Amino acid sequence: MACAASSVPGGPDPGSVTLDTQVVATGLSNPLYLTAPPGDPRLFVVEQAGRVRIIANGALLTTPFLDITDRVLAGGERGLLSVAFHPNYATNGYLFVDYTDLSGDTRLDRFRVSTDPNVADKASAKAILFAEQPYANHNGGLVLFGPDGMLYVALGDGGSGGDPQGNGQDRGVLLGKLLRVDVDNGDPYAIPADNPYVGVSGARGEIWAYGLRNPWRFAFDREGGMLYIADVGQSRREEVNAAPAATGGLNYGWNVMEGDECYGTSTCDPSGLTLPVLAYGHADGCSITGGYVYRGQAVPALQGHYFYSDYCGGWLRSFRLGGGAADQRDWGFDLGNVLSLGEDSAGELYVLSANGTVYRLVDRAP
Ligand SMILES: [Ca+2]
Ligand SMILES: [Ca+2]
Repeated sequence: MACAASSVPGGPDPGSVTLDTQVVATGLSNPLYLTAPPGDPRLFVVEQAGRVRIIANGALLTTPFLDITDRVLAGGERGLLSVAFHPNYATNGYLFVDYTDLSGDTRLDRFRVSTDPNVADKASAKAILFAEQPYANHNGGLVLFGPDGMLYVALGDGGSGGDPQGNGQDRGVLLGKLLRVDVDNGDPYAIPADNPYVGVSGARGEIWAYGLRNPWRFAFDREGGMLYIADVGQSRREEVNAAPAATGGLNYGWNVMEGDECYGTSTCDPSGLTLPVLAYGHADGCSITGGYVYRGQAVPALQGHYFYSDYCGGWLRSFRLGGGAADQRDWGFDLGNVLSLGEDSAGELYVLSANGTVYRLVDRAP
């Protein structure tokens, strides 16, 4: 399908830029994430049940790269939620997976590739991080290396509704946070000395940012030094945040605020909170699926634009930073229930739908 952009009210004329979606693979089972090791042309797709699949030279390989379905409790918001390849994967072969275990608790484990580059060594498993989950939902689940070489881990508020345990604002717990750990030092990791709450009484040193409800995807812009966090709303507002990646200790507001509104009250005190650069209501969707700042070559005119979607909306939208969320566009697609976006090693973007299809964003041929 090919679609020209329509202008969102307040945005400029999108002009002649057009986008198309190209089917890369079909038949995947709940594809939740797509990534690749640095410089590696293969695509690694996470299936919710507990498999990592490889797409190589345009073909979906039959044998999974990793199959930990026997360790994973999957369904609803649970499952194998992401994989991250170490920046030095080409030499050390390390990959990190985030999943809910058979008890429904969050685990971050490290594996190593085997002598076959298309198969991970399941026996190499090493536990890195554990977080008990009080409820089935809001498990966060993205693990990602930042431009600083640190490993960032997103955890939701633990679940239920309204954050009944108050985890989002509690800096003494890992839930409702973005964590930052050093997996190249310590065992199983070291806490970076420049994390914002190192040495602060009652706070966990792993915390980089807090006040998150269920960050369903965050991303570092490959250029420009910004960190984008999409946080799923309770029942009214979905949000995208953007802040300098080097600034720790930001409070993204949950459960004082839901998106750009006070949560549960008509008034609240937003001082000290980092408010979203963009929010939308449930007339437009139900659960944000955050994406990436485009830095690929297929559609040069869209470099620097952040792309995102929504589980119910099925659309693909974008904006770029510039005095807020500038140049907002709706690309007009209907991609079904969008589970995640993905980015390959060259910076090209992908959309993963619950219909089992992986789409690549390309320029519409003239
Ligand atoms: Ca949970
Ligand atoms: Ca927020």
